[in-house]
Amino acid sequence: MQEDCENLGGSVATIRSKKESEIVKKFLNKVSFRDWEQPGSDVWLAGSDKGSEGNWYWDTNGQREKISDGFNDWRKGEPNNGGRYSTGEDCMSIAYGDRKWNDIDCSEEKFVMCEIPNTQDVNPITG
Ligand SMILES: [Ca+2]
Ligand SMILES: [Ca+2]
Repeated sequence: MQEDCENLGGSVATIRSKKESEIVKKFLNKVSFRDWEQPGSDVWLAGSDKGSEGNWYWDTNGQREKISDGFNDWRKGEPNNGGRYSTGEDCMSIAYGDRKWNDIDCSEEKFVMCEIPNTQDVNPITG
């Protein structure tokens, strides 16, 4: 999933503040997934605790940032490292339903939310 976002010049989306959280929630309200939306459907975010159980971090193209240091919006009782096959849950998704975070099995097939830098804010380099 990371590659998909990198190919677009961005990274998997992070939610680092209340403000970013509002933007993501508005976006999820706007997009229509009526053809396949099911209760409990969700999309990937960049959160992970791979390699360090219970210590969640944002992984943006290899850069790690501890989530416990900042904003978080976990669903009540999550992250629980549940998993159906006792393989644990090390990747983060956000649900369409309650717009809350949950940890799930990284091998699940889902859409991924990408974050693309606003190129209008980048000054062109001139020779
Ligand atoms: Ca975990
Ligand atoms: Ca979970």
